[in-house]
Amino acid sequence: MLDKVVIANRGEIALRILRACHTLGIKTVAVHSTVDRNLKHVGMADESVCIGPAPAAESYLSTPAIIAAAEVTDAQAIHPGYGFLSENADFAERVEQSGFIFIGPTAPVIRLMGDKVEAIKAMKAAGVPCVPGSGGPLGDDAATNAKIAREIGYPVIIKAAGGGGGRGMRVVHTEAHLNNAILTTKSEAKAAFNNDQVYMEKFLENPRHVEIQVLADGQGNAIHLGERDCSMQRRHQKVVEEAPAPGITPEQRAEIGRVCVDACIRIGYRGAGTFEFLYENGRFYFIEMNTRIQVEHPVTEMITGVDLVREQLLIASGEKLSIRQEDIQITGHAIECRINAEDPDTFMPSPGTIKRFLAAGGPGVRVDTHIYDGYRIPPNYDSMIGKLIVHGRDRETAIARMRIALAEMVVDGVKTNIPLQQRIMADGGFQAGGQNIHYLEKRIAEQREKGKGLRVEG
Ligand code: MV4
Repeated sequence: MLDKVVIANRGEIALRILRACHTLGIKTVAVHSTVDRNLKHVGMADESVCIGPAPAAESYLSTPAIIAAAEVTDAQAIHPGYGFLSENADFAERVEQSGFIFIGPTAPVIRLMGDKVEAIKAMKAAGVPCVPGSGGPLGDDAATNAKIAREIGYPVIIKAAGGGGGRGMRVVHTEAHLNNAILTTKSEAKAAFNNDQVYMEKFLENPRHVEIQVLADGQGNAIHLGERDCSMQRRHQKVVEEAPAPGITPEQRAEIGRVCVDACIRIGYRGAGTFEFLYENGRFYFIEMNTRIQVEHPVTEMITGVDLVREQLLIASGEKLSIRQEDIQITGHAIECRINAEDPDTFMPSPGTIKRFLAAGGPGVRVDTHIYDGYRIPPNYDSMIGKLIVHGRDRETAIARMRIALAEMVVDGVKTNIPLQQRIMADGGFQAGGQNIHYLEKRIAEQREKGKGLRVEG
């Protein structure tokens, strides 16, 4: 078992990792920037190290500062959390070269999944269903590219191999616009990712975003923990996530889950991972794999009873997976509302001091947050200040619990998106379930025109 872990992150996920470490009797080292001395987990950690000033580039993104913190505290492993360096293959490599354990997949696997062209090739070869597409990088010949697009059928989407998460994409509806779109996406990709490779896929117009959670030990064992529906999003930022995904049958789940598990074993995957799919007309289409713990992991924990961060730590310490696929049972329904310090109507960040925080509680309610009375939210980082997660015997119960919990929770001193979350929970379309990735943005645009909130129904 690991003895001491550096938590190379901040906020709620740093606290979540600390809790998992302490549950396993692992000592913790919090690393933080100068403006983050008062983070809740910093006070709870066995040791803490200030690794630099507020700008993330000089602290949470500084490989030498984080590795130095592991050295001076004599830690064995580094947990990257999400964001920051969590999917940086060079970081993982330097961590391992410095003699520490990177809590995640091997650097080559992170690198493979970071190159979306290579990731799709690997997944296709492993039998994972992918979006019809170019199957490789596009060349410079306009006639050849036009032929590829005609074969796929318009509309198509041009994506950067180095992109992901919504960065570096362009939709093309007709052949007249194809060549320009390819050239523009290429030059943007070169500037943004220093990689001008682009590829082409059929553009799915109204898909849902459904993702499969996996755990693999890198020793030939892998399991899946069902799916999450993350379609309630705005500008590629997830707002509400839930598990299981409405309408997915146990047979569909077992089939796509088995495909993902087989792919994990095939590529030598280790740790927690997420296969992202677009889901349309009853079919799954792989788009990307995330090689980190995700923000929305709690909804999977609630319906499976598995502590995913604990499993990450056990895998990193070299243990074989102790959970078999047949041990995974999905119970009830879970929903997560991300709580952001932002204006609920304009989405402008709202940093500042929390005057009063009252957490929600009761049966099936979980609050993952680092905020407390008097905590000052710095303006330098993401505006997410916590997550409210509920579990119930069915989706209706979960929604009812979420509505009570949102009404109970008090965050004074800064603006939050709690009113937006309340409007979503009261919305008839959300209550029906199974909405696509455009639904929330459409409802928000409607409310803009009317100059008032999402209509409260039901
Ligand atoms: C797509 C797509 C439609 N067709 N690919 C956006 C984020 C990145 N992970 C992939 N994305 C998309 N890829 C094809 N072939 C639509 C999106 C997309 C999207 C996907 C998931 C969640 C939200 C989204 C919002 C806009 C576009």
